[in-house]
Amino acid sequence: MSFLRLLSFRTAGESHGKGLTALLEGIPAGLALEMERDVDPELARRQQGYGRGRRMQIESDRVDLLSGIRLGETLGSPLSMVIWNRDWENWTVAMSPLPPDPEGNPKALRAMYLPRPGHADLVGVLKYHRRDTRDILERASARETAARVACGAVAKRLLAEFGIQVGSFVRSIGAVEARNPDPFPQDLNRAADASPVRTLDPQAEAKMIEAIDEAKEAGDTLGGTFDVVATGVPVGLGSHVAWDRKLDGRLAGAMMSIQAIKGVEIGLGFEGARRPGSRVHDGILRDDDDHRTGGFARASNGAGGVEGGVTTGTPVVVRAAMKPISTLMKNRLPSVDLRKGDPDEAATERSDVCAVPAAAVVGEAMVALVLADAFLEKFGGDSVEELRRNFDGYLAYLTQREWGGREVM
Ligand code: EPS
Repeated sequence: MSFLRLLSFRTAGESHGKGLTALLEGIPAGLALEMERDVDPELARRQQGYGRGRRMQIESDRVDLLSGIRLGETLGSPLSMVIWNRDWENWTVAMSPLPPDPEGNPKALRAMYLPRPGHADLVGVLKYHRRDTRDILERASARETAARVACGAVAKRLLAEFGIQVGSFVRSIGAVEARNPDPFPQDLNRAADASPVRTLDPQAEAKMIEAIDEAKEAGDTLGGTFDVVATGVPVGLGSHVAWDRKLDGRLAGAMMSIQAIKGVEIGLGFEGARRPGSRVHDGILRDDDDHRTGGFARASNGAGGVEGGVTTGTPVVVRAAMKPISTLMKNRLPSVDLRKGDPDEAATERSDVCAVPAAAVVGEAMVALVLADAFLEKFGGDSVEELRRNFDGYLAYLTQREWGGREVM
């Protein structure tokens, strides 16, 4: 089961294991792609953000490419990418694949028996018949998202070839809401990346930083919301004809699969449910110059670029809500010791206070993968050249569509 139809990707790796692996298949041949130029900078963006923990100072994520590219261009074969964990050298005993040394110090195994509410700790040990929650939390950790971002960066490179850009910004952190500029800046990521909390509102930025400092002081954590925006997307990706081809469903599923995401909206989302239809739907106007929309403009973009499960040609806007990270340093929540069943407080681990700015970068990756998949579905192509021929042919058809002609009645 996947939200992707033609592309496929898998990730593997534990947070403190040797590294993360990503296997991406379905990228056409002939795409100019370099890890250092196209992928590593995206990994660096994911490591940023005010409120991250000490782990991000240890790591300096970059891809070690094993396959799929020759002489700067993709081969159409699977891309295999490894991100080595620098922190592994501190975990070789606790994360060793070998049975533990019976003479060794049991503390060195870093077992954790006090499941944290909100994390996968408890459900994982029950489902997988484990006792040490480390057997679960290592894989459940959002460190896995580094591998997703590597795959998403390749998808972004493919989309950029066809004039499609994917960016994001943070809307809120805790109770602090940003006021967002209208229209958005031309280069969304350049503007958002300039802020340590990736917001477009300088006043909210200061309040967000203050809120993160307060949460840190209190040993607490903060969630928030972010938007992912894709521009240049042509009309016609996705389909209305079958439930699992509808693009909004695919986008929402992919976004919801990100660690700690608890809500997803497209366009106006839940706000649309409060308004009458006349203040939700986007009036249809003519714009003969915009070929990607088929020569139509929209008076607004409440639909977030998707109608009937199909892109309209206006920006695709996907919003997500991230819950606060579940490792609390103080005010620890009730838990139960899995060894004896006694009531206790949840475990603490090194963690982040707030990771919403990083989650937005992960959101970009997931949206890019879904859009690249839908693009390949519409335009096919084993090579970038073939994809381009089909795409150009479609744009020519949209441009040349004539008014008038025979009506049904
Ligand atoms: C993360 C790495 C992890 C966490 C975080 C995400 O590193 P460590 O556990 O060594 O501090 O900082 O994961 C979580 C917050 C979590 O609850 O799993 C990363 O690379 O993004």
